[in-house]
Amino acid sequence: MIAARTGIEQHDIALVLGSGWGGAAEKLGRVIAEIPATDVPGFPAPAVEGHGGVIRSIEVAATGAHALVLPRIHFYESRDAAATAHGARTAKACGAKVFVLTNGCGGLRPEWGPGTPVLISDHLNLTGATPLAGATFIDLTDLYSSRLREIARTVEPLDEGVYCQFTGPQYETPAEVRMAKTLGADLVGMSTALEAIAAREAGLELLGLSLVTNPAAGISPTPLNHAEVLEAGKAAAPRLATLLAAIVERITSER
Ligand code: 8IG
Repeated sequence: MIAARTGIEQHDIALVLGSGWGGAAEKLGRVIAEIPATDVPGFPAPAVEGHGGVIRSIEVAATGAHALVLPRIHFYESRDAAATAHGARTAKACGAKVFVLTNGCGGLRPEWGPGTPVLISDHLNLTGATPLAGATFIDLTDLYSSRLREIARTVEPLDEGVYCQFTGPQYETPAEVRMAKTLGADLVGMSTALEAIAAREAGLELLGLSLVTNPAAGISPTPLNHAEVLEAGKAAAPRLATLLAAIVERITSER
């Protein structure tokens, strides 16, 4: 389906662009094709403003590699963990070897102000769910590839952090954020961990990038506000686009 509509038999890399990262697609290279996600089986209509429901095939400017940009299916949309695996499985079906998950999230470290990009080093899945079913006893060691993180750090010396996925859609209470901190989290959000599990099951090498759009609840004295979260994402967008394009260029130059 995607091969037929894009004319690209095998994509090299697939990306999911979360809050704040949406503008990065244009920076990656020439758009080969755009497909409304709802034309492809398994992708529902987007639930949140700013999360575009379109699949893009892009020729990476510097390397000629083919990148597939996929929409995200959030767990909070339908509380269906299996549905969140669709991006990873689509990436695999389209030939991708590398999968890049990006998100906007809350930060637990006060030194990470709004607009700070952070490499995900590991995750805590606090959703109580999994995209897998049956006796799928997969290992999750080095889930967020240290090889890809190293490549990313040659572009920019990014900090790393442990990402904690909550179910959402409500943001955390300050007590939940303190709990996450005690458990070892540096970042809190509503995506990525379930998708990462699906990516490992599919055999994809994974890179995770978070944009801290806000201090997590209780870290700063002011309450969270979705409009401000979107605003922080917008403000950081140009820098993130340049960063992500450079990282994808570096990764796909080593094919
Ligand atoms: I953007 O502070 C964004 N997404 N759970 N908490 C959670 N998700 C988020 C947050 C946050 N900010």
